[in-house]
Amino acid sequence: MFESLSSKFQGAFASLRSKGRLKSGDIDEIAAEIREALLDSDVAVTVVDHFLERIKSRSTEALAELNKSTNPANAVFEIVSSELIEILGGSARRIRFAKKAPTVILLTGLQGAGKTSLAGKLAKYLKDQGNTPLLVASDLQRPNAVTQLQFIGESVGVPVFAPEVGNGVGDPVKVAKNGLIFAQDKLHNIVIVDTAGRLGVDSQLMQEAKQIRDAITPDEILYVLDAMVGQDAVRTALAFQEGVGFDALVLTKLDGDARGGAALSITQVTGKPIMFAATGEKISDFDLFYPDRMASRILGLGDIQTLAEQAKGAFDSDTAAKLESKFASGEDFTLDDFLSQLEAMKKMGSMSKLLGMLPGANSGAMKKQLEQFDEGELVKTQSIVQSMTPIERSEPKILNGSRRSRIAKGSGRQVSDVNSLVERFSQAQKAMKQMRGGKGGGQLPPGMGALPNIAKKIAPAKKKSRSGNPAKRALES
Ligand SMILES: Nc1nc2c(ncn2[C@@H]2O[C@H](COP(=O)(O)OP(=O)(O)OP(=O)(O)O)[C@@H](O)[C@H]2O)c(=O)[nH]1
Ligand SMILES: [Mg+2]
Repeated sequence: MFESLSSKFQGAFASLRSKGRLKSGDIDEIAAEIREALLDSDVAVTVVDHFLERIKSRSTEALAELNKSTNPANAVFEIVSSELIEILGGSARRIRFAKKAPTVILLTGLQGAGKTSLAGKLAKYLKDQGNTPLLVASDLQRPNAVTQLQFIGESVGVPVFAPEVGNGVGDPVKVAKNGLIFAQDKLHNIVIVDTAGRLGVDSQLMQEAKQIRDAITPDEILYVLDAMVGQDAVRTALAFQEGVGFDALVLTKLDGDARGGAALSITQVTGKPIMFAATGEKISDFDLFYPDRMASRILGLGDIQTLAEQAKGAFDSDTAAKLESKFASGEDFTLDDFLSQLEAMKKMGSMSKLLGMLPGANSGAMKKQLEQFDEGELVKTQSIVQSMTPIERSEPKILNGSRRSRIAKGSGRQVSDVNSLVERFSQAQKAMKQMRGGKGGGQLPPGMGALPNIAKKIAPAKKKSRSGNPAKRALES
């Protein structure tokens, strides 16, 4: 999502940066480019107009001042960035806990928006924060809706309150009410109520949502919005806001390749903040929503903060400290170290998502590399390293033919795979040495600085090898 918008922003600023001192015509020109880019991305016209008015007036008024700075284009970029953050809601908003537990969260939204998946993701997130959530299955419309929530609840270790009769029968309002009583009884501090999906503006279902709302007086009503749907999604959200009301939004399916207009319009149009974002079908594909980080991604600066946070969570402090001191003292990076990085990386989620958070991830060359990235290669690489003895891992030089063939057998791979890994590993070691010479890893936490380069060097892309000869193939990569 936002890929095309992001590359248009980057293109527009690249040409502005080439101009040096700016005239008001230059501001008009970039404003026109940004306007077109936003409209192409399906952002609501009212939002686009407001955005550009702010940028034009702020930039033009301060033109003399901007031209005093060493890089006037960057000063305009800062203005655009701050206005983009505003459009996305300004500061981050989080769940407001009720003074008296339990805090009741009601999930609403269109059919298939991702409410039930989100219920599981949210329950897991809240549980990891030390809460004791309860899920309540108040969707009695769709066959299997109750079973789906029960399955998800089980997978995240959160209990589910469901009607005894099971799927498709009973009164959803009563289930919600009884769920709340059950939570009070069993001292759950949070209740998450999943409801039936509405198809467009269905008055009967809207009525049902109102009844559930009135029966349990939620502390937070979250409207779950499928970011793939575009302008239509914004219109139904508005109708729902009028009919039932909501306190905040959750954007789902941000992993899709839609243009992203709904995501950029929704906060301005409804006046409600985005609280969470879902970026895939897995429980771990869930993030808190930060307007500034999203703006940074859209502008092509990546999201180093999230990457660093995820890395911190994945690396235990001993491993991080060990890698850091090795790096600083100039000791060789071994295959054992590489294995610990691989394990940490796997905890952090999919590699293409991680690399997608780096600055410039949406730009042509890097995007191509990301598309070619083969996640399966990481598992393959891991199994090969795991089949090596400790000495082999710390001194890959001793890997002669018979050792390589034993490792291949042990990991269920070909000798050519082992050759290829050893070759790429030695290239990565060289890259580490170069980085030690000054081109460090930026703001990534200890042990992580070299990760993107090393990962790119060691895990090959999906592309077909140009050579049928395994030895040659190893040298090609
Ligand atoms: N790619 C992607 N798929 C998602 C995401 N969130 C949910 N899905 C998928 O979207 C489909 C619908 O998700 P549900 O959670 O069942 O949606 P719902 O709003 O509960 O649907 P109803 O109960 O029928 O109204 C499922 O196949 C989910 O796996 C996401 O962030 N990205
Ligand atoms: Mg559902």
